[in-house]
This record gives sequence, structure tokens and C-alpha cells, in this order.
Amino acid sequence: MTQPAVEANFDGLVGPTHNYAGLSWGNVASQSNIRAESNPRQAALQGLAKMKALADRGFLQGVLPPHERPHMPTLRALGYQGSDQAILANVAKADPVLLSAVASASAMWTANAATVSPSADTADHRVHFTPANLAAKFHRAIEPVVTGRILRAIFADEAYFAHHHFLPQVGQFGDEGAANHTRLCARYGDPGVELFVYGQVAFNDAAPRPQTYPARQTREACEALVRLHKLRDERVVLAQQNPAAIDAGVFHNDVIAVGNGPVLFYHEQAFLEETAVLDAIRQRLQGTEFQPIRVSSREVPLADAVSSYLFNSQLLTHPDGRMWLAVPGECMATPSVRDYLDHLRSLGGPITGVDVFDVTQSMRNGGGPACLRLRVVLTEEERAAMNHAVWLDDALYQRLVTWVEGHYRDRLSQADLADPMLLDECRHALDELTGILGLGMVYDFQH
Ligand code: SUG
Repeated sequence: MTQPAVEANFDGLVGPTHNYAGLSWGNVASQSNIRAESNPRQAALQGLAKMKALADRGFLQGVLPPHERPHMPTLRALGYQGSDQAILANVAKADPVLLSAVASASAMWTANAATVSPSADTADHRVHFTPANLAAKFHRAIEPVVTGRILRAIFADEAYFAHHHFLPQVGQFGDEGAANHTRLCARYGDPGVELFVYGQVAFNDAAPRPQTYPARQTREACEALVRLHKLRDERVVLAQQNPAAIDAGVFHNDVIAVGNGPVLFYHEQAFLEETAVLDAIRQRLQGTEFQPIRVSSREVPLADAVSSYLFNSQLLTHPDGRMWLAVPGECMATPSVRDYLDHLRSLGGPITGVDVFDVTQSMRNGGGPACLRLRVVLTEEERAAMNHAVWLDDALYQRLVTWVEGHYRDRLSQADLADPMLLDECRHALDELTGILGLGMVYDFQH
């Protein structure tokens, strides 16, 4: 007996240290904006505006908090000693790249926070969460501990929610979370097909893999997630990403494909074995009609898909049943993509509306609308059992805008990351935020 469920989107609130450090080899935008000045206040307000617009449209919208940055416990674990002030001065001099890494606001991209399996798919009928280990990049590998604490603080009731430790933090089990995971289903509350996409098979040197850029997710990690989340094999598809796409800058599958309900919107160069992937999904969806929407390279060249982030859009089902695509503004500045979106709207379904969002501050680091959100499908009982303070309504939106305006700087350079005042500002802001969101003490500095 399936229970009705809804999909909630939990967006990462951009942190006060949002900056451009060029830390992500393989992510073209991060590389091209290295050392540009950022505007953390504008970044956070852009993210909040997107959340508010989607909440106003009737979508269920939650908020996940930023992490504490610069992360002093990481610097201490690496041997830096003395007061926070002395450590910041020393690391800025000795290793400015390390300082940028521990100061990154990258936890904002919550599509990389965790993999989430709804209770309709799991053998014990609980919602399963595994924080992503983000082993491929040092600045991201320091996220999963606090991500785990935050998810437990929000989804605390073990009768409904199961939390796993993140996978071993080595490349062979590299896991980037929901960015490489899509769920296809008829209605959200029905058992779905979980599609896991990996960039390489770690324990087989002969298997195809990208030549230039790293494949961050492995098949071995996907297989572990399937076991941990107690998914039924006949409801799971494991697919390899096209290595050539990774080498063209598609560092996560959500830069080239997005699924929702029975629809998979994808570029023809997304998968290594396109036909086999589609066949497997179709077969496992059983009675449900699978609706792939394939975009060809002739319609949208791969380079345009990467620069516009067309596929990093949010594909959402409105409570009235219509499907919406929430695209980044960069799509409108890319002629092939703009033309394609006109064509898509003229098809008369399944995607009936397109909304454009300005998230340029995040886009300059390679994070589009879909990177900024973690999807969690929840039944009514599960919603009743969780922390309600994280739902974005008018009051929380106003409160968070005031909070951002009171605590965030409007310009930040790499040199500013060593400013001890920034560390203090960040701690004050986050201490207040845990109160607003009812999270308790999730940060190291609070202990
Ligand atoms: O991991 N960028 C992030 C972007 C993550 C996008 N997420 C999804 N596609 N779901 C990354 O590459 C850049 C940070 C810097 O260079 O300052 C960064 O971490």
C-alpha cells in the first residue's frame, strides 16, 4: 500500500565566505573565475530569492545551513597551532591555497550533500540518508561530518529516518551524492527506479574512464549506496557517464541530465551506453510509461550545455500536476539553448513551463539551480516527524534576508579569507542561524 508523498527541495543557504578560489579541476566555471572578487551577500540573496519564488509557486521548500568556515579544526588537524588569529596569519603566508580550501562555502551545493532514498523504495520503509564523502576534492571532503549532523538534526526520528556514515574517503569510493542520483517514478509515493550514475569503475583499470578530468563518482560507491539503502536490485539502474562528457567539463551527471517523475531530460552525450540505460529504466519502471526527452548535439552542442547549465535546471512537478523547469539565466544568453527552450514549450508537454533564475554568483563556481538543492521525498507522516523550522515560508524568508543583510559582506577577495574578523562574523552568523532553524549545536565552534 503506497502512501502519498511530496518532493521537497532543500536548498543550501550560501555561506558568508563564498569566494572564487579555482579549487575544482574539471569544473570549467571554477577554473575560469579563479581569484575573482565575490559578493557573498548577493550570492545568499540570489539563493533565497530562488527558494522564495518556488515556495510561492506552491513547491515545498526547505533550507540547509552553511558550514563553519574557515574550518579551524581542519587546520589544527594539519598541525597549525596557536590562536585562531595566529593560525590564519600563518596559513595565509605558508599555504594560501589551503586557506582557500578550508574557507570554501562549497556546502551550498546541497545536491552534493547526500544521497537520499525515499521510504517507498527501501526495504525497511524508512527514508535513508548517506552524506556524500566528496573524496575527490579536499575542500569538499571536509563537508560530510557536519552534513551528517545537520541531516540528523532535521530528520531525527529513527522510526522514519535512517542515517548512514559516509563511505570510506578514498577515490575508489568517491561519492558526490544526489548530483549523480536520479529517481524515476509514476507518483512520488510509488516505488521508484533509482538511477545511479558513475564516472569510472575504480577496481578495473581496463574499464573506460576520462583522460583529462577526474571521474569523481565510482561504480563501487554506487553499489555500496544501493546496499546501505536497502534498495531492491530490480528497481536500481547503474549507468556509466560518458567519459568524453566528463572531459568536456561535465563533472557531475546533473550537469547533463535531470529526472523527475517518469521524465528523464538528458543530452545525447550523457551516458556511455545510452540505449541500454533507457531500456533498463523502461523495463524497471514496469507499468509506468517512461518519458525520456533527448536533446541532441545538433540542437544543443555539449559546450553550450556546459556553459549554460541547461540540464542543471530543476525539473519540478507542481501540486496541480504540471511540470516546470527552473533554469539559470545563463540559458537565455546561449542562443542554441534559448531556441531549444522555445521548442520545448511548444511541444505541449510534459514540461509546460520554464522559470528563469539569476544565480550567477553560484554559477561562477559551477553551481546552477539544481546544484543548490537536495531533493527529499516525504510522506505526510514523515513530514510531521521532522523539524519544521527549516521550511521556508514568508516569515522565515524575511528573517533570513534580514540575517544575511546583517552578517554578510558584499565583497570578498582571496586575501580577505585570512581576516580574523571574517571568522568571527561567520561564527556569530551561524550561531544565530542554528537558533532560527532549530538545529541545536551542529558546528564544532559551538562545542
Ligand atoms: O564541487 N564548485 C563545486 C560545484 C558543485 C556543483 N554541484 C553539482 N553539480 N551538483 C564543485 O566543483 C568551486 C569552488 C571554488 O573553486 O572556489 C566548487 O567547489
